[in-house]
Amino acid sequence: MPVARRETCDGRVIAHVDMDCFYVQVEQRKQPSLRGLPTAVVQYNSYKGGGLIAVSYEARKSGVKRRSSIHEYKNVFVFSSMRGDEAKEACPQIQLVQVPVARGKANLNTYRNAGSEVVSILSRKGRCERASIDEVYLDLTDAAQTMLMETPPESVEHVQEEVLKSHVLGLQIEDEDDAKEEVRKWLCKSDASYQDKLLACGAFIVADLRMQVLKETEFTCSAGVAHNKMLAKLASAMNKPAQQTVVPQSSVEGLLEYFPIKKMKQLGGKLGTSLQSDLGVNTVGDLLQFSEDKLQQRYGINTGTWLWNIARGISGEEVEGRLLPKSHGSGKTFPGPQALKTIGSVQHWLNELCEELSERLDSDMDQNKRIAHTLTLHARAYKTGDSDSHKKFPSKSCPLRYGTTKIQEDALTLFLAGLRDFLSFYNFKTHGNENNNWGITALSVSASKIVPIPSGTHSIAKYFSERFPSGSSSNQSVDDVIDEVAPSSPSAGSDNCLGVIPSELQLEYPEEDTGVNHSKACLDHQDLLCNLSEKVDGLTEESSHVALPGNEDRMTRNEPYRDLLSKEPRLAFNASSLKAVEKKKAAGKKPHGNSSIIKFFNNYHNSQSSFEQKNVTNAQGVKIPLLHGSQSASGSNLTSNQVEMASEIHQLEEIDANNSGCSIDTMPQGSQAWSYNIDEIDPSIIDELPPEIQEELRTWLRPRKRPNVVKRGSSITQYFRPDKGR
Ligand code: DCP
Repeated sequence: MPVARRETCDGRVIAHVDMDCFYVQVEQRKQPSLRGLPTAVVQYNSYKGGGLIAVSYEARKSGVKRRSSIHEYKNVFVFSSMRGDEAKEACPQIQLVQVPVARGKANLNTYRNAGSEVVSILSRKGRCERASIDEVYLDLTDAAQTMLMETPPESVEHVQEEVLKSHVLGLQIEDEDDAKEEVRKWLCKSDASYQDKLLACGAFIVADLRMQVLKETEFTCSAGVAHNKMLAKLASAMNKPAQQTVVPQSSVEGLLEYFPIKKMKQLGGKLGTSLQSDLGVNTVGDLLQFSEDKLQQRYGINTGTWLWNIARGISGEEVEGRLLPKSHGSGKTFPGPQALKTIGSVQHWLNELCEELSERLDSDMDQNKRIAHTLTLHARAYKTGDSDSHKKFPSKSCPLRYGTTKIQEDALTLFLAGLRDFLSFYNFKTHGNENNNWGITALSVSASKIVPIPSGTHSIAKYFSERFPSGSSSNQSVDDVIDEVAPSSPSAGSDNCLGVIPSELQLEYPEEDTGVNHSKACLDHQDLLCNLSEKVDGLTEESSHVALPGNEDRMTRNEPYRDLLSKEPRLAFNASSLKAVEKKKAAGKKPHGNSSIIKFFNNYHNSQSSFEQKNVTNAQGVKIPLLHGSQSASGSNLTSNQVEMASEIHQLEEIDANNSGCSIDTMPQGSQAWSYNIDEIDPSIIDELPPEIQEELRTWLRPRKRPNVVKRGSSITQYFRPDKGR
């Protein structure tokens, strides 16, 4: 739920820069013959020509768009992507380019690297926050103040064309032929307010940055310039492509007056719905009629104040200085009939995903001297007969161990722990060949809590030798497996609506209608898994240190484990890990360790030669690696998983009938709306989506806690139990 922050009466100058049809531009740079032609990038699944994920502005003129249709399915709205075949009907000359593929999934490194190039240029002028693969916020306050002091706009003799092409909201322009002259007058007005003068300087700076981006990368972008992030973001989408829009304070009311309330960041979900249905608020302007008191009474103090502020275009949200990603993720969806129904198939894909993740982690460590601490597994599953089942697969996390094999092992262990919980929700008890009708429709692994490796006297090797003291077993697996609390919305902790799945997202899975056929092998796996799961309590719900195992012999004395291992040798290490976790309470603190770290470093250094690397350095001295060559090259550092998301969520789209997820329309007006299907959301990469849709996705993806599961010592009521302390 939204939380009111310290609000400044803004003398800040904030820009939001958004690339134009980004993937298309990247592909057109690769193939210059495509420039100027109607072009679209399609997902790698070629069904019906592949779903469109990016569309050039030339193609948009012929009616080609990402989203092709909206229809109602079981009382919810369902959005479908336009397919390549459909695009060809609308625009026969269209050039369709397939997203690059590696490991059976979209490979987004090219887009990541392209985004990094842009960020390295934009960050030259001020604090820079990479909000998604192709979106950046800039705090240009200092640069604008400096310009105002040293070379104020009115002193500029020749104002660049790009600056004059700015759109200034609220500026009356009678004759379009005079537009540039009117804009020049506004920008260079000597008796303008201090705030407007700062914005005018911002317009000069942003235009200059955009021209630099074009010159150095060949990409065009659009921008909004305003006193805060919220307004800058709304403005950047208003005039595209290759344009910029300035929001003077005096035009804020006019901008927001008719702006649909549900399109506002954080209001796309239940809070926005409540405003509509309970207060009759349909536009941001409608909110103005309510006093702060009234809004606080209805929605709580924080949210009430936050609403009162946004009605007036007030937002104190800071631009975070963040050029490097907060996490790395690799995910894949398996919609419709592609759902994974055996442990073996899950393991296969986890291995692929972990390999990619591991490469990106290695690259991050090499280039940025950063290491990640936490490995998290997200999955989405269905269980026949429960239309809500897709919300119930719990995310799991554990300390991250470097090295592809270890990450693969740990990810599988996390998956098994999650599956155990998922199935136990249904009081699942398997005996014999009972068919449990589960399927996995999305898998992802992510690495988070990324921190710099301590510098100074500590060498990397020393750091690792301390973090992973020698002597621990090389076949150790997961130290701690914990339920991953789904990323909370910015509103967490407040008192209202978000956190509940928006009704428009509550879809049933088509697979449940079609039934599931399990192979014999699959049944064996499930049977064994169930047996295993019954033996492994304590894997979930609590984060505590566990003893590490490495003693398969002890494990195989246990009947269920022996069964499991004999039938599924691939799971041996996982059974070991799970068994170890079972022992955790008895064992108390575990020894940390990773005896293979030296080996890892050897492998790591060897692996670096497989691709060519090129770095760019930004004004803040941050080295931004660009990777070229082999697709096995790890992802870039400035990446945003938005790209990842963007393609992942579109890949593997299956037959429409099986793809009847729904989408959320959260983009501001003037921009092609995002659309995605429930079946296609990769939770690990939400961080890199455009922020306005992160909120809703997070609330939707948050696993529901089982009512009968209580985290010991975790609740305040527990703490204040009457017998406490007696
Ligand atoms: N993307 C995707 N799937 C989506 C939305 C986006 O794969 N549903 C990818 C392709 C886009 C990139 O992310 O090029 C950036 O998304 P934007 O929403 O910013 O859209 P574009 O940059 O393509 O177009 P616009 O000029 O309208 O911003």
